Amino acid sequence: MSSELFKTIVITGASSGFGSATAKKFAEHGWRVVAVARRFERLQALQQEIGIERCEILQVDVCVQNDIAKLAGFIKDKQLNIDVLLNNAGLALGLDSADKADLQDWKTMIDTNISGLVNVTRTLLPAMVAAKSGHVINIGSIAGTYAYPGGNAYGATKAFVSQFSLNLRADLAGTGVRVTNIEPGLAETEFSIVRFDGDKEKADSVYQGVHPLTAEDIAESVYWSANQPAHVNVNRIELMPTCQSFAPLSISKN
Ligand code: NDP
Ligand code: 8X3
Repeated sequence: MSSELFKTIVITGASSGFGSATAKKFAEHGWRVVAVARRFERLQALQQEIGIERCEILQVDVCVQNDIAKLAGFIKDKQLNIDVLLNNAGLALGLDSADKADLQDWKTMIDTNISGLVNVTRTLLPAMVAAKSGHVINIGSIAGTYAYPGGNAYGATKAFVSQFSLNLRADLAGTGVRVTNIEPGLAETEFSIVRFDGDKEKADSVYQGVHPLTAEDIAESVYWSANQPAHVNVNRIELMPTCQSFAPLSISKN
């Protein structure tokens, strides 16, 4: 049996996409998973698939303070040591230009991708620092580095995640707690269905004729980062599908 048997990963946004694939990957390697998200029936299905002995589930909305306190209490009651916290819950809403975008969509992205991630981290970090171990792995995005039309507030939330990750590293030097920011490009999950408000046809068209990253590709990056020796900190990983590249800087002419 693997020596990792009793290691624990807490995953936000484990009900689909990267979170779900990462839960399965770590469980396959003998880790215990604490899987949280809003859609409880999805978490139940995940628990069924992984096996109840390897997977704890809890309904948590990262935008709700009480839910995060409940998660901290759950971890404490179960006497779990957090070896990895995967801050993965997040979303993009809309692709309209800044003058047309829905302001409420912007606020929801900021609440989820920034405030939710910060709140979960601040709540769970003290136990990791006290244990002198642990690893915060954030899911950023290439959208936090490269601008694209319609990326406006979404990209800005991921730029926050990038700088927050570096600043966490600065604060946590000497504590034994590691921090990694994983920044994927185009990956086929429910991401575009959410972005286009349930319009499956529009979402599917994003991935038509291309070979995007898969959720399993991201899970592999998370697993690799988490399983480096304790003296190695992977600061950031940026990965894109081979078919994706950079647009030239645009110049509008009269
Ligand atoms: P999915 O839509 O498949 O998964 C998003 C997950 O986030 C779901 O499990 C969802 O669960 C959860 N979530 C959303 N809001 C909340 C909330 N308020 N509280 C708790 N959980 C929440 O998309 P991905 O797997 O692709 O996305 C995962 C992360 O990866 C996101 O941060 C996204 O921004 C980022 N990303 C995605 C890329 C892509 O191209 N797919 C590329 C780069 C980064 P539920 O709805 O059940 O709460
Ligand atoms: C999601 C990747 O390129 O759609 O973060 O913004 S992209």
